[in-house]
Amino acid sequence: MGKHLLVIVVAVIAIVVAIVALLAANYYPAPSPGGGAGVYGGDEYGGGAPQQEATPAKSPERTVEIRLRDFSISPGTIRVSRGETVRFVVINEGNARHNFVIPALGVTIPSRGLLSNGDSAEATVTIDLEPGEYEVYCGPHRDIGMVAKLVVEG
Ligand SMILES: [Cu+2]
Repeated sequence: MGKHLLVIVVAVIAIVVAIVALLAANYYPAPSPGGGAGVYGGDEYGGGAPQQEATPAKSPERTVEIRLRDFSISPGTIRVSRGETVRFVVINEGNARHNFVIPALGVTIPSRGLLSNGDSAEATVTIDLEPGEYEVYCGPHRDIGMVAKLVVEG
């Protein structure tokens, strides 16, 4: 009996040490690389816009919902106004894993990884673009036509 108790005590101590180590690792995160402002050309799989999290979030003027399906983006035409601040809420209603990329703004939602079925992610961005049409897409499925149009009105 005493030996069993000792084993349990050792196991509990090991678990506590592991938890403390994990917490410490999270508490002192590795310094993030400096937020270079450019669009990372050709980066379709997330990580396209690490600076978006560092940007002080303005309060959005409105919310735009983007629905990702297999393999389309709804709405196919997204209308925004130049200079406005928009909260994009991206919902994956498909079975494949998707994301939503606005290359003209250097924004990828989610900023890392892809959304699974039923998952959603959001980002608040200022439409700092000239009036015109800009392509937006799902990184993994752009080539099979999972694209939409961002129309910036002046
Ligand atoms: Cu996709």
